[in-house]
Amino acid sequence: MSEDRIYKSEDGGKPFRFNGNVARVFPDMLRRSIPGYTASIDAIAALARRHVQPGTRCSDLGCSLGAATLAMRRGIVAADSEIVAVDLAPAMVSRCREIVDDDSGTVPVSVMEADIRDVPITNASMVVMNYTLQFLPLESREPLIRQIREGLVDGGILVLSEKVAHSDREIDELMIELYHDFKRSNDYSELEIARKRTALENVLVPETVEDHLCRLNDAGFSHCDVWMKHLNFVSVLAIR
Ligand code: GEK
Repeated sequence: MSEDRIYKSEDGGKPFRFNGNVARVFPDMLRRSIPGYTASIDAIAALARRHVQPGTRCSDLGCSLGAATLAMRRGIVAADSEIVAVDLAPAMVSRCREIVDDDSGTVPVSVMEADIRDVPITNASMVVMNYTLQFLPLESREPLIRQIREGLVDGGILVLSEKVAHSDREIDELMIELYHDFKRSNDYSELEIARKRTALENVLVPETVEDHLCRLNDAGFSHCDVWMKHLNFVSVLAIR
């Protein structure tokens, strides 16, 4: 696995982009930068086993290299289901296609290069947005969540994982400090941490857990709650 040393050389002056350099080191980047990432992937496989219904579709929105797609593929036991994986970044999509082709799973997977806001969701029993909504402009988030709710069949599930902010300022600052400790313990230097933080400003815009749950409830999901929180990263389940 190639090591993420992007912000050793880049100074963070340019906004973060999902380009070829990022795609090359991506698995290492996520493992060292997202507390709870591996647990989110494991849970997606377990939820796919329970929730994917025969003859329905699963969507992985913002699939990157397809880790959540392959987790669903591993977990699915329902017959005649398929997975649609979508990402906007060409470097991610081409590498994701290679990874999916090398995988021995049998559930059909199509990988699309598209904006997740333009891809209709229909007949879905599972939709995953694993750390993707945070990159969308705030005004796009509510319509997309509504579109997902409408595209899910009854009992269908959305897994939404996000970096979050906290409304209590002191807690928010503490979480950010603890998160930087997590990155230090994963061998990122002070300079790398500071440069990446600058590059992500206005690119990754976190909201609070309350904002997310409120939006999901308003969109008409019947049940929703946090199933995992690790520092300032959460994963939420919402059931239609
Ligand atoms: C994982 N889910 O490994 N349309 C499509 N894709 C988008 C859009 C958009 N509008 N905006 C951002 N992306 C993955 C990890 S990474 C999370 C997801 C991270 C894509 C973007 O190109 C990138 O591949 C992905 O969302 C976010 O479980 O890097 O922190």
